Order: sequence, then structure tokens, then C-alpha cells
Amino acid sequence: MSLAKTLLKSRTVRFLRSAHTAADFVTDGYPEILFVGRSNVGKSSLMNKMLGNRKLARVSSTPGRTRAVNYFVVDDSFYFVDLPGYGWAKAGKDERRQWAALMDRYLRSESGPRHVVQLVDAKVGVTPLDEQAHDFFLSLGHRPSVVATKIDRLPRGRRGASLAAVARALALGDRRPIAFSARSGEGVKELWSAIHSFLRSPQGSAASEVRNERDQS
Ligand SMILES: Nc1nc2c(ncn2[C@@H]2O[C@H](COP(=O)(O)OP(=O)(O)O)[C@@H](O)[C@H]2O)c(=O)[nH]1
Ligand SMILES: [Mg+2]
Repeated sequence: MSLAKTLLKSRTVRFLRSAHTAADFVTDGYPEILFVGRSNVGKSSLMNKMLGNRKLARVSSTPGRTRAVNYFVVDDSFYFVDLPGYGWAKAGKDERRQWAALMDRYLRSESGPRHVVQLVDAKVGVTPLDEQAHDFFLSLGHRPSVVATKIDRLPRGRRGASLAAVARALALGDRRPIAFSARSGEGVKELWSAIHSFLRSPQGSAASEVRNERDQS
């Protein structure tokens, strides 16, 4: 299937479960696309837009699920994983520690190949917590795709400078943040394209090789 067709085709998606403890993490080996960012960064809006406005947000904002790892099955072939937001307004040290502990357990757990999509608010810019989270993912061997959300809130003339500032703050080098708007749909194709590149890469395909080996035995 051509890339354009892949990007435009309609997708099936269903909520699988919320994991609060390691026992509930998914371990079936299918690839996982992780979405992470500060609370209010626009994560739910972005995931809904990427999946054709299926109102997944309501699922993951159900009380008790906002601090959990939420799994959605996309096209029966990979997961969208909604990770708890960090840096919510009233978070104290204990809550931050809990966030870090859950992330740590989750990211170190056995799973299929994972790709991190880190969201940064284009207007707010990169905060110290965004930097810490980014370093945390790098330290675990991930190279996040960085998305600048709510880009429609910036006048066109300021977007380039804002994206450059995000790239600089997170030391992205020649990688560019993806400008995204859940309002206008800008960035949807580009982000799908990044996700598909990962799913097609040798690293992202590890799971299907495992399945093929199993099929042959
Ligand atoms: N202008 C604009 N507002 C957005 C966009 N995405 C999200 N928002 C708004 O930002 C707020 C937080 O969005 P939400 O998706 O719930 O963020 P989450 O807490 O990260 O899941 C809501 O008021 C959204 O309407 C966007 O692309 N453009
Ligand atoms: Mg949300």
C-alpha cells in the first residue's frame, strides 16, 4: 500500500485497558507508540485527531485513569499508549516521584518495540520538566519524536522561531519538531509518517519477526 493510502485509510481502534501496576502492562510483543507530555499540553486532542476523532480522551480522562498507562489497540497491529501527564498544577514531590516510578517500571518492563512521541506546547515552549522527561527517555535509549502542539495559537510569523527554540532546548540537532494542531489537522500526516517509519524500521518490526518465528515452529 502506498504511503499516502496508508496515511488516509480509516483505522480501527479500541480501548484495551488501564495499567496501574506492572502486572497490568501489556507483554504480547506488539509495537507501542507512547504519547507523553505535560498535563494540558494537548495530548488527548492530538490522539483523538490522529485516530479520526473517536473521543478516546473521555476514556483516558476517566478518574483513576489519568495516572495510569492507558492502552489502545490500533488496526489490530500496534498500540497507542497514553502515558500519564507530568507537571500538573498541584503536583507535589510525592506525586512527581510516583509519576517517575510508574514511568520507570513501565519503560523497563518487557514489551514489544517502543517509540516515544513527546509533546511540547508550541506557545509555552520547553519547560524544565519537558527537558527532564526528554533526558529521561534518552537515558533509556529512546529518541523521541518531538511534537509542538497547538501551533495554530501562534501567528504564522512566529512559528519558525518557536520550532527552532524547541529544537535547541531539547538538543534535537538536525531533527525537527513536528508542528501540530488538533484544530486544523496540521501535522497529522507528518506524525503518522514518523510513526510508520518506526513501525517499518528493523527496530519497529522486531515483534512481527517474533510472531513469524512462532508461526513457523
Ligand atoms: N488552539 C488549540 N487548542 C488546543 C489544541 N489541542 C488542545 N487544545 C486545548 O488545550 C486544552 C488541553 O487539551 P487536552 O487535549 O485535554 O490536553 P491533555 O491534558 O494533554 O490531554 C483544551 O482546552 C484543548 O481544547 C490545538 O491544537 N489548538
Ligand atoms: Mg488528557
